[in-house]
Amino acid sequence: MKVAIVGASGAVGQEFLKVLEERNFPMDELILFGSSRSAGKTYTFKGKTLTVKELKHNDDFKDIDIALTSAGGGTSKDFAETITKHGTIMIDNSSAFRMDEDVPLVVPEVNAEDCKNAPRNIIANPNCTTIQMVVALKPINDISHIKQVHVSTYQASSGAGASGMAELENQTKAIVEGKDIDVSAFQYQLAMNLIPQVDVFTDNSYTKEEMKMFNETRKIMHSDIRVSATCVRVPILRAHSESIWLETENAIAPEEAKEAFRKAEGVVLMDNPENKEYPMPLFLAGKDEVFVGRIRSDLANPNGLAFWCVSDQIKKGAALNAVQIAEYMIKEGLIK
Ligand code: 2RA
Repeated sequence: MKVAIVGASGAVGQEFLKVLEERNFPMDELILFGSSRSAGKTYTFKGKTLTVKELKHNDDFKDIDIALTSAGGGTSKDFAETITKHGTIMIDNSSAFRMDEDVPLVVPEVNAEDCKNAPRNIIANPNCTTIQMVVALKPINDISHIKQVHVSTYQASSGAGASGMAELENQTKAIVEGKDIDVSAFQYQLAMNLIPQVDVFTDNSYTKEEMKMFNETRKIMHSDIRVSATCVRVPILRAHSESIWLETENAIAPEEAKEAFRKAEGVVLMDNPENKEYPMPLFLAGKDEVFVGRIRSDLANPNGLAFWCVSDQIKKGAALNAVQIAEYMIKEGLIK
């Protein structure tokens, strides 16, 4: 088994290296690809030094079984044919193919079986905010169909990559030292602030990030579920949080929801308000699971349920989800 990481120097690329090593992913060789700027950089994997190769339109992918790609939508579109033409399975972290009908959009805890129908050899990894939400929605939807969701997100600076994290750190330091503040990764200063805009606005006044939550959730869950989102950037380094309200066909008691979360794959129930126990991003960065807490009945709607959800968006929201897709495909014999 030969595996490639495309976009190896980025925040998600670096997380791929960690996750593959952590999970002792079954492979014989790992090959790193990147832009001309990244080519020649070296990284350590299982004690060995690997050098990043420049991604080019050639036959470099001929013997590669799986390519984990995270180099932006433009690069994914440009290189999809080069990567997949010899049968390599491309598990793509960009938004380039997510809504294409012939490309499965997969969160293994929810719709792993969709991997079985990938005629273009491409599987898309959903957006981070959608991934953590659908992992949490699945056990509730299994009890009673979820009709609608209202969600507000609290998205960490790392959602904008390594430069987003660096900008928050630099701004925080500059504030403490009374120096001038540089703004480039986000629309405004993020330190000591909240920015109610993630990605650009679309014609309906929702941002692209918010529309991803609407469209991707429906595709992954094979559902007519309606998701209305407000996505907010917050001065947190890593791990996204979401305040989720949902309405089900039949009323679900909080205890029943907690029991479902307790048993659900990939979910950790952390809900003990009397001991001040609930998920918080500061303490959950680097973890694999989706953490849920503050589970309660809606006071305004008998079929409503509210809860709080935190997950590391570089890990489960990107690299880990893609690696879990690869693991599933190997287990099912979908990658030769
Ligand atoms: C963000 N959702 O947090 C993006 C990353 N995929 O900006």
